[in-house]
Amino acid sequence: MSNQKLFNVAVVGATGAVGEQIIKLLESREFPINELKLLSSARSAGTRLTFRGKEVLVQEATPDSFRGVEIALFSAGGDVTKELAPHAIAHGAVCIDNTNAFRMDPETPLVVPEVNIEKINEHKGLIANPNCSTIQMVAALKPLQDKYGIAKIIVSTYQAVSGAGSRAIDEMLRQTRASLDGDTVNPDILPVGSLPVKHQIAFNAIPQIDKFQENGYTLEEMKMVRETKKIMGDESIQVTATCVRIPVVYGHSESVYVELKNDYDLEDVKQLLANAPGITLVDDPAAQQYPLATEAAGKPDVFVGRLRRDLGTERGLNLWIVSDNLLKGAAWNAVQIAEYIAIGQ
Ligand code: L14
Repeated sequence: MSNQKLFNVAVVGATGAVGEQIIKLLESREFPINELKLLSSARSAGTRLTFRGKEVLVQEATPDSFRGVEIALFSAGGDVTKELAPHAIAHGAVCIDNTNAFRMDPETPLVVPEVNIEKINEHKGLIANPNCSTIQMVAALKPLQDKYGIAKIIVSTYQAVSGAGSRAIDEMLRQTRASLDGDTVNPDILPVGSLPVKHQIAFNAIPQIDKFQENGYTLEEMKMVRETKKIMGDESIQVTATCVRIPVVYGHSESVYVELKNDYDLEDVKQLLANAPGITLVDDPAAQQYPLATEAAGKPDVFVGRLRRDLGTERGLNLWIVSDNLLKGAAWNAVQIAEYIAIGQ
């Protein structure tokens, strides 16, 4: 065996939809772990999970939980990160945070490894994992930015319910059954906004993800706008987003219009994407092949297809981008960052 250093790792939010995927990835990637601490709210503490064939008891996350922890992966909501990450950092841990709490903090690197991995070196104890919809879009657009430059992006999303957690998945399945049985549908979870107003998700499309802002956009839409500029390192890129929840369990789909700064060749764009790390090109209209959420679910890649030149704007390009929102959109991007910290690759 090599004398690979082993790390003490903590997963905060271990019983959540993202935490579950993080634990699976740490196992399948054979992450160099000495001790794994699984942490949660008081409510879920006591749950028993399995890691590498052994039972691990989930403990309540407290400031003291981070003694000896070297890498801490947070996905338990922004308030938990704000409360506990400072303690983890004080104990010497590097935190990788899946919430919105610090993404736009100028001191905090916001990282998608395929786009700006070099930023991890600037961390002061915390690295932010971007929003799921942003991650898959910038990963796909990075090769185009490098070669042609990007002036403008117009994106509409078709987002899976799993982004809002396990309870939203249950709600969609329950509503679907109730609808089919002719029973009343009682919306309870979605949309997750600032008011107690809820809408049916089964057999529907809800144009609201996260709270409304003063400017008429939702917070999810504004995350896409701001994070895209920060990750791509260009405040001059114009971005507009419309984020929509649809009754799909796993995998966000996006219709993206991008205006490049220079004339482009469509075949070259396909080649760039086919060769880009973490991207799978699925673009064969003659065979009716294009990315689908059902195909992307459970896979780490970002899938891109439906590439076609805009009809009005010569430098405009339309594409369809799909990825598993819990994997590249959350757990896999975070574990990738953790791998760079642990083994530098
Ligand atoms: O900002 O409800 O990381 O699908 C990502 C999932 C916000 C909510 C984030 C959802 C969350 C979103």
